[in-house]
Amino acid sequence: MALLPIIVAPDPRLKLKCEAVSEVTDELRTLMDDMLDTMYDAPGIGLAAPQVGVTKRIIVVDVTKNDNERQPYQMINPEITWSSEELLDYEEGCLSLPDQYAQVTRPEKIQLTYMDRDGKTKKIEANGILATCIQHEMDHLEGILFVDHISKLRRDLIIRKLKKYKAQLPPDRLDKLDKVDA
Ligand code: GNR
Ligand code: NI
Repeated sequence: MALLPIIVAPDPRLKLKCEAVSEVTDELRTLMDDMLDTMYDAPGIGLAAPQVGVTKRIIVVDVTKNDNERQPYQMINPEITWSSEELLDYEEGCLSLPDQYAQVTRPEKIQLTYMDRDGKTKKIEANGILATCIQHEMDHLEGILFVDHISKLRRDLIIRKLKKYKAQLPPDRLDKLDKVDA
């Protein structure tokens, strides 16, 4: 069990396009386990590798509310193969944009493929909050944040608040964020 520091926006490392994983190694399995620990601790319902400074196409998701009935997903190289015409509005937050929220509209249902921790290809369909969360995480792999889906006015307001928030963080906390292995 290890908790990883989560990068807070604005940060150039959250804007990078992540690279596909060619082989699942023990190191990556440990990373994915640490990402789930970090996500549950936060707490959050998803986490993407670039948020912990790793520029690889890896996400973890668990949208269940009850700790006893966890349904964690660890996805490598996720790809959306189909999205519904029907859309869903959801009030989104992001662990890299602490205390900031905005309504984002996305396809309500998606089909996707990904590689699991054993290197096996999986195909699933997701809807509702699970579909929203997976799309939010996959955006991170392209360097896209939920604020990139809202008006410039709202985005600039949120970024301004985050700059203030970061400016008042204790120096040791910022040091840790600067040193995460990107
Ligand atoms: O914890 C999170 N909650 C959330 C709520 C609505 C839509 C997306 C999310 S994902 C977010 C965790 C996070 O930042 N993942 O990248
Ligand atoms: Ni996020």
